[in-house]
Amino acid sequence: MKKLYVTRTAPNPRKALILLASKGIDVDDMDDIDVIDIDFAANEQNSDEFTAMNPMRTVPVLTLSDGTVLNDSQAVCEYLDRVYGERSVMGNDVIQRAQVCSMRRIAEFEVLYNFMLAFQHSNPAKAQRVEQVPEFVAPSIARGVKTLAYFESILEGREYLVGEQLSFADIVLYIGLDFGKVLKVDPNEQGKNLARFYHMMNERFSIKNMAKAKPTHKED
Ligand SMILES: N[C@@H](CCC(=O)N[C@@H](CS)C(=O)NCC(=O)O)C(=O)O
Repeated sequence: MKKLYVTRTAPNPRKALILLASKGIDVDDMDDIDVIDIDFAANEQNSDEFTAMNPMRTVPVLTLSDGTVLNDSQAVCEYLDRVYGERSVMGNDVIQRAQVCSMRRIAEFEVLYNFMLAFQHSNPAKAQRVEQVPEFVAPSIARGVKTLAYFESILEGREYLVGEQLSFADIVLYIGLDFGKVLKVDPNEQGKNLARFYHMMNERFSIKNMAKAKPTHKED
């Protein structure tokens, strides 16, 4: 049995959960994957058992039946994308794959990563993980916000960042926008295209709506 370790509210594990949901797959209803929830509040990511499996002490992690450990969200998502569902969210052809890769990396490194940096350097709960430098916070937020202006222009007249269908780049941008709220960056105030995009993605993939979409009991 494969095991997927996640914290359902954290940005990087959400990439995997949303990727599967975008393919219509309920992660809690997969025949060959057990989901294991890692509780940050209980510090489970730092337990000896978890650290032995992933010395980076981060989620998501996917372990395969042969003992392979994938301990990075991109690797986990590449694997899940190839193995499950019909359509790849990484792009339909060579050019689209390259475009999705490009947009995904900009969304990841310029938006999500900067917001995560700001969070890690300001949230008291992260003080044991990083040596906090308060001066990093404002410039990191500003850098993320500046890149949102780029995405606002890309989304002019289009529903998705690449092509006519949802891709992994959209998932990462959405997670970046959603995480920005923790830092008081309102996703509805970064331009009309981003507000529309955020609303569309949030209807499907907000933490609340994904939990709500699950049936409360399984049919026999
Ligand atoms: N490069 C890694 C980063 C993963 C990462 O930073 N995950 C965060 C959650 S979004 C985490 O596990 N943090 C542990 C902690 O804050 O103690 C990836 O993309 O998987």
